[in-house]
Order: sequence, then C-alpha cells, then structure tokens
Amino acid sequence: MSDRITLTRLAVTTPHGVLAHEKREPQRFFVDITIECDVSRAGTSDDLDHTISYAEIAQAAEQIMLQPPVDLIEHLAEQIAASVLERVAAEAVEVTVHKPDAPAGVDFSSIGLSGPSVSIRREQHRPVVIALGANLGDRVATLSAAVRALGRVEGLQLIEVSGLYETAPVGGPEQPDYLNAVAVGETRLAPWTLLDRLHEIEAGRGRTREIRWGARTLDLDLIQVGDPAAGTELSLDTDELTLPHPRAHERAFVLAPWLAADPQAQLRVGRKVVPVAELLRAGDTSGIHIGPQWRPL
Ligand code: PH2
Ligand code: MG
Ligand code: MG
Repeated sequence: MSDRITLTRLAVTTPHGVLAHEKREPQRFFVDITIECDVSRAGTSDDLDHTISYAEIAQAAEQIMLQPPVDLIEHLAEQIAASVLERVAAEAVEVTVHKPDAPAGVDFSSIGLSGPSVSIRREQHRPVVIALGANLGDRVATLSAAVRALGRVEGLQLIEVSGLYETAPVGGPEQPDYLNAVAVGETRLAPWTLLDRLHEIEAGRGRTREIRWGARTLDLDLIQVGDPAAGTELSLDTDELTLPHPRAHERAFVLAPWLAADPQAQLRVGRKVVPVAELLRAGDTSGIHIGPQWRPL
C-alpha cells in the first residue's frame, strides 16, 4: 500500500534506559511513525471512520513513552507499533524511536537528530473467512477461477480452501442448487478494502442477477475478520458491510465448508463465541451434500 499517514518527531522527555541513572533522570526521545493504510475511501467520503486519527495515534504513543521506566527503546517501539495495528484501517506501521542524548561513551554530532535509534516495521495479520457460492453457469470453473483470483489479491494470503458442497438454495425464489465453499486466510487489508476486491472478482466472473432474484454466477461474502477467541475480531455495522456476517451462524451452507477448512473455527454470535462445529450440530443440514472434487490451491 502506497498511502501513508506520517507523524514526525513526536517529542517526549522521560526516563528510560538500561543504566540506573537513566531511570531517574528524564532525557529526550523522539518518535517517528509511518502508517500504511488505504486512505482513498476517506479521500472520497471525508469521513474520519475510513481512516486513522493522527491525534489518537500521537496521544497513544505519548502515553506509551510516559509509562514507568523500561530498559529498551525496542520495547517502546514494539508497543507503539502494536497500538497502531489495533486500528482497523492500519495495514502496516513503521516506528522509529530516537534517543539522541543516550550515554554511549562517545560523541555524536550536534548537527541534526544524531545518536542511536531503533526502527521496526510490523504488518497487520488478521484471520479472515470468505464464503464462496455459485448457482449459475459452470459453477466449478467459476469457483476455481475465484479462488485463483483471491490468491492474487495483494495483502491476502489464503491458508485453506474447503471442498465443494452441493447445497439447496436458502431463501429467495425457486432457483438452482448452489455449490458453496469457504476459504480461510490472513489479511492486512481493511475490511472495506477487501470487500472492494471481492466485488471486483465477482464482477470479473460475470456476476449477473438473472430474472429469478437470488441466483448468481458468483457470490463472495466476508464472514469474519479477526479472531473472536482472542477478542480481536472486527465488528462493523455499516450500509455496505456487517461483520461478523449477520446470518452466517444459521447457514449450514457456510458452516459446513468453514468447519472443513478449519476444524477449530469459532464465530461470534451476539455476546457468545461459539465453535462452528457446535452451530452446525444444532443447525439444519438436510440440504447440504458433498459436492464434486476439486483442488483449488
Ligand atoms: N446464498 C444466498 C442465498 N441462499 N443458498 C445456498 N444454498 N447457498 C448460497 O450461497 C446462498 C443461498 C445469498 O447470498
Ligand atoms: Mg451471500
Ligand atoms: Mg454477497
């Protein structure tokens, strides 16, 4: 991602260092933060929710710098990077902590910002679950091409793709059976950026809505982003996207392939985090059958 938000030379005077006197006597630190995030949506919408507030980042970084004395600027940089990556839109972050007056037994130039510094780069790695469905045209060819296209999305790594399931249509008018599958992976992309990529792939496979409402050549749905077991899953409720997917917990055509791709899978349902295996046992699987063999990855 080439878009960046940069905070240059946040200045904090505070005691940190390995030496005993450094833990008593405050000295100068400077922090540089460069956040990689897609700001194109915010550029159009003029909405702060589509980007990252630099004021929030600056204040969080200052609070980290003002914690009780620690030994290493590495430790400070790591904590600042982690706090930036808590923001939904952050794809990656680079943090540099400068310690220009560090006692090192040598002279550093008095010109510019000299002396030691530590720079680190950390990337977002969020688990992601994508459901695939098709009930028009050559369904296996379409779903295979969709998995290959997902594999080419920059910032998305597929880890596992389930087998195909032949499923009776749920809801909508009378329509052909679906083939469904689920892909699990990791992403550094903001969910709305990933959703844009999914829509592009749908459009590229000639997604059409025929006379019979509901039937589609290809449907790619974001089911969950983040890990509910760790409390890091994203919950979002906007016009374009709701996370976790509001109906996934009751759709066996999502749960069965998801469980096949990830036997440990868990899903947030309201206040509870429930194993997908349990949801599937409690659900109606009458219309779900093993589909044709494929080797999508
Ligand atoms: N998708 C729907 C509605 N109903 N039924 C099945 N079996 N599979 C689907 O993927 C599906 C559905 C809306 O996206
Ligand atoms: Mg759908
Ligand atoms: Mg959809």
